[in-house]
Amino acid sequence: MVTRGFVGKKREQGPRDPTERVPPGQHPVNDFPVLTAGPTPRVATEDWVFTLKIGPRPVKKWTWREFNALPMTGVVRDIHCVTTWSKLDTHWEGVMVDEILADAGIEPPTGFMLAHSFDGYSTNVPVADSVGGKAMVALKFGGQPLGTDHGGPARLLVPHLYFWKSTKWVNGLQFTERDEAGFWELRGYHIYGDPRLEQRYTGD
Ligand SMILES: Nc1nc2c(c(=O)[nH]1)N[C@H]1C(S)=C(S)[C@@H](COP(=O)(O)O)O[C@H]1N2
Ligand SMILES: [Mo]
Repeated sequence: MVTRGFVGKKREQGPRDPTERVPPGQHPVNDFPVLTAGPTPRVATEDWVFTLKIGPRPVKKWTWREFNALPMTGVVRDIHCVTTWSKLDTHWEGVMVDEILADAGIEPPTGFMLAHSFDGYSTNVPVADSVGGKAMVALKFGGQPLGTDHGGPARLLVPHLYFWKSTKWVNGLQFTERDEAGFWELRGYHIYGDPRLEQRYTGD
């Protein structure tokens, strides 16, 4: 596993006051709540396929084995659910979106992406919030394979936005011309979802 700057960088900053790092209207929790809109899909790794698309056109597909051969990165991040819980210092390992694009040999062709899931859920994330080490497809949590309830075998992790953006059971990324609303964004949640700005609902 290749661990890039993030873990070390955080340590260099030293311990921060937890009250300062929790965004407005959030409170830290020690457990890890499960929030799922519908039934939990059980995806065997033998059946797992991840597809990168530009609009309707598939650009590249990876099997579980191929995806696990991509460069892995470890990060320690705080996560923030719109239902007001935050979980500090969560450990994840996975493949940065940058590495997925590099393996496909493409530069982002549009400014927006949709992340799709095996359960039909989706979420929109601007490309600027997906590249540059900001987002990954996470395969491990706390050093263990990601549990099914938390999105295993693989989930998107976009920790600087509300946690609904972090699509569980992710099965692909799709570049879109426009910022197309995903599952919760269509149902009254904010199109962008910055926890620091409390962008919880449409228009916040
Ligand atoms: N595919 C899928 N991804 C999803 C959801 C979902 O219902 N389906 N819920 C979202 C919401 S609202 C949150 S807060 C987080 C919860 O992740 P957790 O269950 O691992 O805490 O997943 C997000 N990703
Ligand atoms: Mo959520």
